Amino acid sequence: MITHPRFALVRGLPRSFAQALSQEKPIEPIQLELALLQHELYTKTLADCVDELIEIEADEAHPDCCFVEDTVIVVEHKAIITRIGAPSRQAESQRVRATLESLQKTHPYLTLHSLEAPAQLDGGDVLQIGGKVFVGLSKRSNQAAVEQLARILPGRVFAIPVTHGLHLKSLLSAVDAETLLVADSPAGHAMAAEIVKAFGSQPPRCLYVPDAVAANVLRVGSTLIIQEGFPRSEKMLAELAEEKGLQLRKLTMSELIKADGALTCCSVLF
Ligand code: CIR
Repeated sequence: MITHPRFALVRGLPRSFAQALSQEKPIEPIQLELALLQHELYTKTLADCVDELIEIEADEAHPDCCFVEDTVIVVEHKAIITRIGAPSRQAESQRVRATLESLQKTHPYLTLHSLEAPAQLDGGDVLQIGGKVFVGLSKRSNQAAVEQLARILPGRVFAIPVTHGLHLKSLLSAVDAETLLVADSPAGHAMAAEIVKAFGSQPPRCLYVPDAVAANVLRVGSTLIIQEGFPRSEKMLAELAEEKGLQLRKLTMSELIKADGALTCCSVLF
């Protein structure tokens, strides 16, 4: 992960968002106007934290298009267009690719790569920490993607089984190269143990939070963005931010959570 990204890529939340995919039908239906507001605040917060915000407009034909994290991963100067696991979402990548091709004109150091069938990968399954790239083997991402990624990023890719939740990062995220935030649940502990093992003698420290969704945070420069509404986890994260000298910003994501979204899902930082 890059703790001080220059760019944040985001994509608008479409008015068709109420039809977004979800593992379980939410108890309360998605409130569209509130979702739009939450996404707007998210975008504004990121704009405050990076040099350049790249904003792609929403695509009404793709209710999940705001979850732009799934379409591309960027590791240093390599941008790798994924092949999203849900067939109904695969075309979301086209506009993201066009945007990155256009960015390449002014930033030629950026190289573009693509995963090809039979690979399937959602960016939500990719965790970057301490120079390593962990790939969740989930309902959405497969071994072929791990193998193709390992050819693009030699020696850096490690597969992690995801037994619970949608994605690897549904239960964990990186605060910095030394700190992994993890849901305090059996699946969270199991995945963290696999990640720690890959580091050998100098593993990151794992901080376990009681609320699974609160384990998904965004570190952007000197800011730590966390989810509002989970008081026990918020207290722990406030202490962590203070210890690291980071500014804490809280965002409510209640309507995006209903479509299995979280903080990392709605941007690509590079
Ligand atoms: C989906 O099921 O694909 C979307 N409703 C949620 C995607 C969340 N993306 C992410 O965590 N990176």
